[in-house]
Amino acid sequence: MPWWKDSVAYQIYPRSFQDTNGDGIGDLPGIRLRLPLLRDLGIGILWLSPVYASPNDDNGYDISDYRSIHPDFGTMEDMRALIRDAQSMGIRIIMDLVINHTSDEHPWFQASRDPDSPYRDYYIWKPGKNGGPPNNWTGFFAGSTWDKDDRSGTYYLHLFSRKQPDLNYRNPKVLAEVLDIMRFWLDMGISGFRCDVINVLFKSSLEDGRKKLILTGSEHYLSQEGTHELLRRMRSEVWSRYDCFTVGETVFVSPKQGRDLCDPSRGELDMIFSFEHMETDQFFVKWFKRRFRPANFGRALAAWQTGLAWNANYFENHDQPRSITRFGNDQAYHKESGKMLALLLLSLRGTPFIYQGQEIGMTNYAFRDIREVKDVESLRINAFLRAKGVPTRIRMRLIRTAGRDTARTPMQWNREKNAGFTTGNPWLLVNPDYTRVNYEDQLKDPESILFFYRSMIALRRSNTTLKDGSFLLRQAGHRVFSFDRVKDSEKLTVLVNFSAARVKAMHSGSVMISTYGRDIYDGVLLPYEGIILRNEVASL
Ligand code: ISL
Ligand code: CA
Repeated sequence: MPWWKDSVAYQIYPRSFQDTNGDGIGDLPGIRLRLPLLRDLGIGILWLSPVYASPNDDNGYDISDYRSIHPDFGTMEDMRALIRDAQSMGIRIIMDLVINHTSDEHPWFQASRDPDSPYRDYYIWKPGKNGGPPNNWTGFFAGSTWDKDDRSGTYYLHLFSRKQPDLNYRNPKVLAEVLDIMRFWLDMGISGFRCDVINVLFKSSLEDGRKKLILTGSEHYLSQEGTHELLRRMRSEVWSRYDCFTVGETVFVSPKQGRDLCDPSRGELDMIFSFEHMETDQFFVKWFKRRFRPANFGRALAAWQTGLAWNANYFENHDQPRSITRFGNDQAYHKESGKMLALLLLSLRGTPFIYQGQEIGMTNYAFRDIREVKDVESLRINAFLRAKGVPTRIRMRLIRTAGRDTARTPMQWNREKNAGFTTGNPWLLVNPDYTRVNYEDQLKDPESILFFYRSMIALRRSNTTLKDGSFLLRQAGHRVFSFDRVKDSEKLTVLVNFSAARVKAMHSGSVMISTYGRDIYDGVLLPYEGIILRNEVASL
């Protein structure tokens, strides 16, 4: 199997990982410093959230120069050194590729503001209609997707913030630029890309959309044939010529669409991040939280496990609240539920992605005041709801449970000031629970969540059934989720308990690993327990 199926991946959000120069912002030397810990964890792939030059309207997802490193993070020399060091530890680096949009401060957009510039058609410009925007589309961060530029009095399209204008993929020059950027980084020694919102690149039309609570107009740009064509060109002209892989972040896709996007015979992506399982505790949109229901979660996971030959698995990233707070119990069963989520993630079929801090069970910080919040999405939603008269108490509650800063608080390394993240003032506050949840304490404790991640990763790397076995759903219940992984004559039954109750779940087999460290299973799962049972079966 190719290395990108055989490895465990780790996502770093560089701003919040490790600061080395006291400016309160994580940096590339900080990542280098911590590489040995990632090697010891068993990581083979490192995904870096954007480290390119950017005015940071959306923390680097608004790029102003694709070929340079943001000075906050270091220099190109630091980047080369990181790639080299990682390589020497058997770790390959993939970069975040944000190509649906650039920053409005990118020289292309600056030039594009002039209607006579050869760069005009790099972006999507349209005159207004009836004194308003050209159509009724609404964007990912609330409000219209159009803003008028004073320079020409014309509107430009932005699906995200107004500082993130969308590129125009009807212009062949845009694709040519993007292919060049990809070659630049692959030639430097990186091993692939995490492709940001990759299924929205091509806009089939700019007509009004059907009115919807969110993303009015999205039927004109979600997973269009034009996007599939672009992906095929990227693969045939660039990706297929390097030893690399791609994982696409794809919004609002069904398993069927997901299958098309990473079907090897079509030659597009290698795997995708889908969202269905992450939306099971939401009512329609993430800002309307509802209770976490393990049965819905399990059913969504199973649908994607069986729907695709191979996929990327994750429970956390820089856009999502912490999984232990969402799907586990971050207080009374912190250790138990943290380990259970580790066991589940690492026994699914597909490439597992761990987000920084997940391996020590970092929790959501309960933001108290809007001044503590930095994320553009939360700030825009807050302003939008305030204008509609929604009271502060409710707005803060939404941000606390669904906001993206919940998982962006700095990495908790030790019990020292600022959790060892920085000697200066951290750009985003450190979760005060760092005296309870931190890396150094867990390194000293063989019973810790961190040690359990190490064992689970080692087990997965040494067991072909966990890596390559087929997936068969057993039960997606209100408390218990269970499935089999089968290869040749080995059958592994994975059982996880999403509750604080002891739950009967009759299964036999020898215990391969349990989050409680026991070696006999008596048919009862302990609170938040995860366990894998092994059986020999007649070979098919
Ligand atoms: O995070 C979300 C909702 O809270 C998603 O809708 C998110 O905006 C979407 O998944 C796209 O995310 C990616 O592109 C964005 C960037 O802000 C995110 O950080 C990135 O992961 C725009 O580049
Ligand atoms: Ca720094």
